[in-house]
Amino acid sequence: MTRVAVIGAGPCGLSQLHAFASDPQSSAEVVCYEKQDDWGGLWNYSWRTGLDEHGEPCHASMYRYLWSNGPKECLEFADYGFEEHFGRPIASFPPREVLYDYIVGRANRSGFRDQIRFNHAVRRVSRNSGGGFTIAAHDLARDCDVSDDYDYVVVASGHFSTPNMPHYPGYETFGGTLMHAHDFRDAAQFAGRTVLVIGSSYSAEDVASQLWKYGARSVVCSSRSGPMGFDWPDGITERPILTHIEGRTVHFADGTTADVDAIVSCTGYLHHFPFMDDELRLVTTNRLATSDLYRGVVFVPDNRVMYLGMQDQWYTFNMFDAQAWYARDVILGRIELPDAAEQARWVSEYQALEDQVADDYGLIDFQGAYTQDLVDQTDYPDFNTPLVNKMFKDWKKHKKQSIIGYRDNGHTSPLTGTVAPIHHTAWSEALDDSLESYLADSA
Ligand code: FAD
Ligand code: NA7
Repeated sequence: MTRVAVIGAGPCGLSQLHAFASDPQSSAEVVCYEKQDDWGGLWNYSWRTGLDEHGEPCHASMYRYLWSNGPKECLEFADYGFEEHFGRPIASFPPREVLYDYIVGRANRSGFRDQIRFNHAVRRVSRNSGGGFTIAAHDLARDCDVSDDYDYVVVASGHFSTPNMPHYPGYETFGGTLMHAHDFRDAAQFAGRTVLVIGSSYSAEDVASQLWKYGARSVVCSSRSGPMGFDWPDGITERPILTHIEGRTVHFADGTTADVDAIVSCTGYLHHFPFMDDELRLVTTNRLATSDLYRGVVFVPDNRVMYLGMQDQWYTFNMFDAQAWYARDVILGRIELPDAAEQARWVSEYQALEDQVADDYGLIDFQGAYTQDLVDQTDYPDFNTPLVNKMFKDWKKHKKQSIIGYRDNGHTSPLTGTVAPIHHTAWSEALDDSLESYLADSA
């Protein structure tokens, strides 16, 4: 029997387990290793930072009050809709707890929980003399090493957990709070304070908005590639990149300064796979066309290793599903792979294509076409990627119109065609992010 190891029980790992569970023809034995004590990956909130209760690096990067930063309709599983899960239409930008409930709802129905070894941190994946792989893991609950052999390995350990933390001169003596977004948990702790946010991508825009919403005195955003350019509310301003810090005074490249109480470095994450042997480790930057993955999934130097969700992400859950279905069908021998030279040619041509894309609208279409291509090669249900692309573009326009108000719009389910109701409370005023509050009919 073919033995498959899946590393990580976040959305990607759960997609992989679900793909096998959905296939009555599959006789593969699938075992998942998850270092946390529950599933859901980043959506499984933890208050911890630094090291977890076992001394492992804490995986969690999500924070309290986090609401989906894209329309839920753009990530809807094609075989398990939001209406099916919640029993009625719900608004388009759910808080983390609501999305967690949705992810877990499908996983529970699929019934593969007993295939997951929780509290197991994978320490090493290596080729063995039998022609397969040996996975060495640490059973954190029992505090002992375990090891097993597999024919295939699917790496689904995420890539938004290990901070990229650049140094700026003066950090050593900065007297305020200094953290990476990975350790940001509660915007309310910064109420009344002036905060410097470094970066200009998703984390920067959302952390700045959170800080404003929960009462920071002011937020100064600093970026090296130009301003985010949103129509920010009073209290949020943008500056060029900082050059250095003296005491609590931040100096920027245009010669201006600002005195701040705290710095949140929203400077992205590293693809980090210390548990993979050198010849099996993916090395890539955070982009749509990753290095070394044929069809964005199959590791070119060794086709028995797959990586899921390693792209920068417009598309998420439904793309992860399409990748998992593709990986499953490669493992089951239904999809024939071309030779290594052709795989490498595909990767470089695909990267060249991404490099030619002019703007974010083109990148949305690029990832939509990629996802559609995987769907077309498998029996994952078709889910109308042109509509999803259009909704991502509408969402971008809404953000341009109002970075604080874009979540107060309703989008269309690609499954049911239902236009989502508008939430009972505008995002900027909704301080309670609980599932109960979100699903209630009124505030
Ligand atoms: P993860 O969710 O990171 O899960 C990986 C799992 O692997 C974890 O459970 C981890 O414990 C486990 N693991 C890691 N290493 C090991 C090991 N050595 N051994 C065993 N287990 C291991 N996406 C959206 O669609 N909408 C959003 O609004 C959104 N907001 C986000 C906000 C933040 C702050 C961040 C950081 C990301 C956000 N994302 C969002 C993107 C997010 O990456 C995906 O939604 C999704 O969580 C990716 O799933 P994953 O399974 O690839 O990785
Ligand atoms: P991203 O999207 O990878 O963005 C990283 C940001 O960090 C980006 O603006 C970078 O600027 C900036 N960066 C990186 N290095 C530096 C240095 N040295 N100095 C200044 N700025 C730097 O990560 P995010 O955390 O925003 O988003 C990741 C996920 O979390 C995403 O899926 C969201 O949904 C939530 P650049 O543009 O390269 O100049």
